[in-house]
Amino acid sequence: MTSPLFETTHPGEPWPERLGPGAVRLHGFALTEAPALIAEVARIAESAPFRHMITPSGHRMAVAMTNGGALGWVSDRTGYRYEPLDPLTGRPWPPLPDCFLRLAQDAAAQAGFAGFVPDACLINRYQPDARLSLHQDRDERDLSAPIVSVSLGLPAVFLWGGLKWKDPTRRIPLVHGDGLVWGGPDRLRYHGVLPLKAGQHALLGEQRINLTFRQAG
Ligand code: MD3
Ligand code: FE
Repeated sequence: MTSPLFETTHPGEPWPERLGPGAVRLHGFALTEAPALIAEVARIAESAPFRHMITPSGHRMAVAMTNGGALGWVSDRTGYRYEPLDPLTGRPWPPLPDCFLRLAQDAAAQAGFAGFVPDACLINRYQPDARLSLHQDRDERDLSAPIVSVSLGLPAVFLWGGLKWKDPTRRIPLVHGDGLVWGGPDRLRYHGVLPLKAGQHALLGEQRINLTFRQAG
């Protein structure tokens, strides 16, 4: 069988776009699951509320975050790391809902990364003007595992850089339902998100939610 990337697509169906040797965007990938994903995000945020973390340099992040899964990404004055307990509540992070896990594994498989088993889902909430500055994701133990992301709500412009901070960046518009998979030689690229433009989304109102699934431990 040929790679799923080369199967034909049909009207209204998700379609894959290769962005790099290890990076694929799955247009419309999570569209039908979106309402269920949004309901699960709300449930997670009831027990692990969104909060603005503090960076090691003392800045309050513009993006509000929470986590699901055995491990959650946290930042404070002492650094970035994955933690099994939510420092805000002292309790474990809420478990990954089945629909999250299935979606992440399906996306990874479609991009050629079979056997992806995420143990962490970082949930980012952008309100108007919130941005994420250029960074690398390198706090995960095994950098050979990909990262899968799902965009929900308002559109945003993603900045896709190179392996050095100063490398030129490409602007990639991300819309509701898009899936992204990053692995292999693209795993350590610098990336960020431009300030969110105000707007109204039918399911999420004035916000964008991004899920990133990671094999962190
Ligand atoms: C490219 N989130 O949570 S997701 C993050 O839209 C993060 O909230 C952004 O960057 C967001 O760390 C972008 C897409 C993404 C995630 C990880 C990557 C792109 C990536 C790792 C390497 C290269
Ligand atoms: Fe990132």
